[in-house]
Amino acid sequence: MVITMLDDTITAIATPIGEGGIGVIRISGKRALNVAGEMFRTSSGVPVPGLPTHTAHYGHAIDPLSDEQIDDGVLTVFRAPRSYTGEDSVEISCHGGIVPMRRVLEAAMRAGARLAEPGEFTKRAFLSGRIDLAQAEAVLDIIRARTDESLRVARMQFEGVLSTRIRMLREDLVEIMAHIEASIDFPDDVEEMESSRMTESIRKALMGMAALLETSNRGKIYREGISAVITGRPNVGKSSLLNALLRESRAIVTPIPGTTRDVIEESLSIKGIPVRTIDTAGVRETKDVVERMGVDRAQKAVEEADVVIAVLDAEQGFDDDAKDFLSGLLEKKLVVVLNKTDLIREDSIPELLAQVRGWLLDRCAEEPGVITTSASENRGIEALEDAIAGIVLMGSAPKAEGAMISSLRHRQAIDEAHTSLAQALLTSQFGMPLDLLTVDLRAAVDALGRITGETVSEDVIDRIFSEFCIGK
Ligand SMILES: Nc1nc2c(ncn2[C@@H]2O[C@H](COP(=O)(O)OP(=O)(O)O)[C@@H](O)[C@H]2O)c(=O)[nH]1
Ligand SMILES: [Mg+2]
Repeated sequence: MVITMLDDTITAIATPIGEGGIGVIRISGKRALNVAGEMFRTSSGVPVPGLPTHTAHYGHAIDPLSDEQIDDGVLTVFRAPRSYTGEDSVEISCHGGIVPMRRVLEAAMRAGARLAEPGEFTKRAFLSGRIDLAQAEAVLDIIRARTDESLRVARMQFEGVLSTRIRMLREDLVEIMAHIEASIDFPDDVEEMESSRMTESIRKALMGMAALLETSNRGKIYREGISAVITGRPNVGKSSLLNALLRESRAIVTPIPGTTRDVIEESLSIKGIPVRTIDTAGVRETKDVVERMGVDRAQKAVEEADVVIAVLDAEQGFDDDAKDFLSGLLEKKLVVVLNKTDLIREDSIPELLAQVRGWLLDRCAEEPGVITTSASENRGIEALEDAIAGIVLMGSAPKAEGAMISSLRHRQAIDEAHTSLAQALLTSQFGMPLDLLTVDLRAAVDALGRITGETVSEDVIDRIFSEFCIGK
């Protein structure tokens, strides 16, 4: 890995640009306190470079060229290494407006700081060794978390749960490698590691990796979310169901078939899973041009969705039209909703459910969820959420408190390590020369190191941090 020169001092606005109670400008680098000293006067009169770490000071930001006061605010000092970046850092909280923030930023630049690149503060935290690469990536996941569960998964990664697990796996492999290398170099002095013991260690590491890979489906779902589309014939209650899931009136609901003409999209949390939920125009033959376009879009949305919520009108019964409609969806991850159960006799519900389940069971690859609801009376909504979460998480490892993979980059690295290690296991079992074994072990160690950043190219690092916003 190339060591980047961190001699310069960087600055950026760390809060969103717009109107807010406060806005924060960050400065980090060797000269952070000197830079701040030239553009911020504490009301106590103590110059910024003389301030102790982890203290906050009221004062004024000034233009270092004209000495003009820009705004008042609070300056906080974080001296290396106990700062976000691991370097000397200063944060200035001023009024959260576009002009005051821009002017304070300009003042910091006039005083000698350079405008930071996207993610550069976090990149510095990584390069200074304060956090590893997986932890740095988790910072972005924390910022982007859309549900409580997404946040929990990201926080675990930020706190180093995954990193620790990877490091342990890596150390085990390095130990085997060291032993092999020593026994090649000094065959007389080093007792050869018993081959059965070595095989056992490799097997253990393989199992550890497989367990991690099993978490990746669940991890990805919480990190990236999924899309669900609500589809059905006109007037079965699709929009009403979206509103019930949202717990508010978003989509227009009327008794007139064909009310929803375009697709409506809403983000919601279903059992902690971020779900992009799409309400669509009812699928039917139509001569209305606008409605026709809506129907086309609805069909496209169904093709692209991770989960399809197919709504039937319970009052209509499970007739040929309903069967015809479901026939086109059997390949999808499917939740079938029998809506408007308030309009039918309660004792006829089990019979209807059994009919639909039986029909689907014969035809679907994966067992679909079938539930009953009344959107207008808000019944069955919780069961609908359970069914959606159930079908999304089907086949995923159960919720675990331990390390979890949520990013594709990490998944690929572990996949690669697993493949190399499986090769090493074969080599050791067939009693092949030991140096052959070390090649595969080395490949596995390197692949794991890419996750935490020990063995990763600068390109990859740049790509990861370029996804961040400026000021983070
Ligand atoms: N009785 C009853 N009426 C419903 C229910 N869900 C929707 N509706 C009514 O059915 C009509 C069509 O609903 P809407 O949500 O617009 O259906 P969409 O065309 O599938 O989006 C409206 O008059 C709704 O009030 C339900 O569960 N029970
Ligand atoms: Mg509708």
